[in-house]
Amino acid sequence: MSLLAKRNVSNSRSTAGQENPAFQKVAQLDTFTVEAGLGLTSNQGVQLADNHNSLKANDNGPTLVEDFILREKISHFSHERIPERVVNARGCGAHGFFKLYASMVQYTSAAFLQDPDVETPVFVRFSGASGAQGSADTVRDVRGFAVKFYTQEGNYDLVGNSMPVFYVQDAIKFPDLMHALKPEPHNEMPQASSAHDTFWDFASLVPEVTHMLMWTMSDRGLPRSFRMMEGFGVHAFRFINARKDDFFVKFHWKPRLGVHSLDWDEAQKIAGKDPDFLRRDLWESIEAGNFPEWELGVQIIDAGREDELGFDILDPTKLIPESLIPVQIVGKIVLNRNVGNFFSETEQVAFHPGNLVPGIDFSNDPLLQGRLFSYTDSQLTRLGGPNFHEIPINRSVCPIHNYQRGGFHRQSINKGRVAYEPNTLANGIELRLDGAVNEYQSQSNVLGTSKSRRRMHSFDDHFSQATLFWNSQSVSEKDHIVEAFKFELSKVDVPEIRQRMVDNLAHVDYKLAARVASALGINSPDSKAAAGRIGFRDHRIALKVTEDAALSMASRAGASSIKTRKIAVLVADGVDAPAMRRLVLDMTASGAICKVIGWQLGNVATLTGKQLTVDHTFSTMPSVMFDAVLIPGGEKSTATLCRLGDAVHFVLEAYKHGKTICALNEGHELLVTLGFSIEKNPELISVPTPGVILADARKVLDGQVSEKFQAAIALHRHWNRLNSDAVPA
Ligand code: HDE
Repeated sequence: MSLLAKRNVSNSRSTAGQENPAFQKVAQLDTFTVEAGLGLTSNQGVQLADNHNSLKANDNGPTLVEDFILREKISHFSHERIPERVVNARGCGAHGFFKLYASMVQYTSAAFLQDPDVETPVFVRFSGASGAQGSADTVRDVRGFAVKFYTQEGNYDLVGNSMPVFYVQDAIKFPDLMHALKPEPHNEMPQASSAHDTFWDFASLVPEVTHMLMWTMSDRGLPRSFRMMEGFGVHAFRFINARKDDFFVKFHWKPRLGVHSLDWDEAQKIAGKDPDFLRRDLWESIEAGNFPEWELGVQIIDAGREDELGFDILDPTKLIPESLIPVQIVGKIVLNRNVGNFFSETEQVAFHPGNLVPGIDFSNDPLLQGRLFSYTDSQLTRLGGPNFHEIPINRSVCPIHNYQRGGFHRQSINKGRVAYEPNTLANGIELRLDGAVNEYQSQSNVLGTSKSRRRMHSFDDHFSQATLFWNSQSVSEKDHIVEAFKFELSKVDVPEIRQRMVDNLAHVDYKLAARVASALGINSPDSKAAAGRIGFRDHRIALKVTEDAALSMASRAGASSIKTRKIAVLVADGVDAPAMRRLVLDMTASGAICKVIGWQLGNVATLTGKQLTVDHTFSTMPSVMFDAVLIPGGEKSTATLCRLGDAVHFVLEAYKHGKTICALNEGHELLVTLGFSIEKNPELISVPTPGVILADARKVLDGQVSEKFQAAIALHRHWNRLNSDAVPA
């Protein structure tokens, strides 16, 4: 009899965890109330009389060893921590669902990709790849984007990243890479950022890293929000349909809110002001009902036609340009529920790129192959034994039948004496369970006969796609990449490492390398010196495209909305409220979140004597926590703000970080140090530099200011501004 036939497939529309009966049973434990007559108990279920005092020999005497309640509680506490993940340690997660747009039956037999009416529960964990659990959210890094689909055929994990390529081509180099990237082993520094000398030493000696470096040095390494970040499966996987036709597939996640990033100075400041910036953003959005969405996209190539790409599809340092093979959007995930307990869910979730379902298979990408045993191996230590699949967040929604038994923390009570197959003792008849209707079948591949420890010659092109990435960036994106190399390499103490790195960059683009070399005050880049080193490979493939718009964030900025964007409204006593209120209403109606910022909490009095509540102060919510600034009019209010260093700094800093600023009437005086003035403005509304709107309050009522303000915020940031380098923020 087939295993599948026995499965209870009644509810395919459930939300992960919530409807999972196993999960519910555990969750109930948290819903006790004293009103319901349930007090605290020990772990053995014994009601506790007192949770405030340990058992002592007299009120002021020593604590007694016989206090089993105290010992149980302290002992549990002492073992609360489990080893953090060796990589991707700092993360946050949420529940949601996946919805297919149209059947993928043509390409794959995976059940969750057949029927657009079925919603598949998912759990998603975002993470920073190299930082420890106590690192900050906004450090420059690639982010993990791991999705667990609780399908009716078992769990499928798509364990991807926020960038479409990876540093190294072969799994055997991964430990070296991570050792170079993590804090230096002798002094465990730097904390909460990637290492300097060790990482760049490695990077300069392993030029296959260069393409990924271009991504991490770009603003992609600094997402504004997980909700505004792309995800990628990175490796080529395989789709297999019912006829056993075979396709290569690359997975993409496209955020509905567009792809946006922070500025490097901003990211560093946020790391101090709010190290939880990204996880807070995700949490608060879901709590507020602004459920983040990403669309699932696939690039599909018939197996056998992959050579037409010109580069090796199995090389994880290569992407498939979207202009060559467009991404087909096939469905979406919506995250609509925060976790109930971080440890139980986000910390204990166990992903594995080897968790596949029928219809999806691996490719021979040597990096992916190396990942396949690592993840289970990691969980065995991290989650304390082989039964981590029984932890509620890891349980499949379909039943599990097998004869695996025992092990630490086993939850299932497998009854009877039969724990083997085939058998006759279970039911009195011969039972063989080695086949099922929709069993997982690995696609049969013809394998070569000789073993080798070599890479394919086609992996010897280390630079062509790094050049493609560079060529596809806008002017300001290129400036940011140069700045990032300058910053990171300036932190490197050993001059030879800087020079080696710059020599390598000459193979990406000479101008890029020369700009970095000049910023570092070192010799001009020497591409020949790089080419002379062991391990250097520049067997460049002539790419079919020289630029690809999808690689630039700037090329897509115009399409975004202002939904969930944060606007700071700067006030003091005497603020002119009516025009401000109208703008706040208009922005809120478009989905933005406006917060009133003042010198202190409490109220300020408006020009007409009404009270306006201050949400936050300048010091607790500085400009880096916002996307845009509104400075209302009011002579007295503006005069007060102009005397407050924090308020002036707020505006200057927002200006430097390219954020939209709208000043009404006298409010423009906060921008006077930047040289902008409303007096020069006969039209009563002007935009003296991108993203700065100066307006007469009378223009607010006819909607013109709202329109301009909204359009400017939707562009995310305005990098091409007057004098921003001169601003001391
Ligand atoms: Fe991972 N990776 N990885 N990785 N990885 C882990 O698994 C590993 C790689 C990725 O939110 C670990 O459970 C090896 C590429 C994400 O829980 C570990 C290699 C990509 C996450 C591990 C790679 C990833 C991990 C740490 C090279 C992008 C976080 C604990 C052969 C496609 C998942 C754990 C979560 C986590 C090993 C390379 C993504 C040690 C050996 C490439 C998103 O097993």
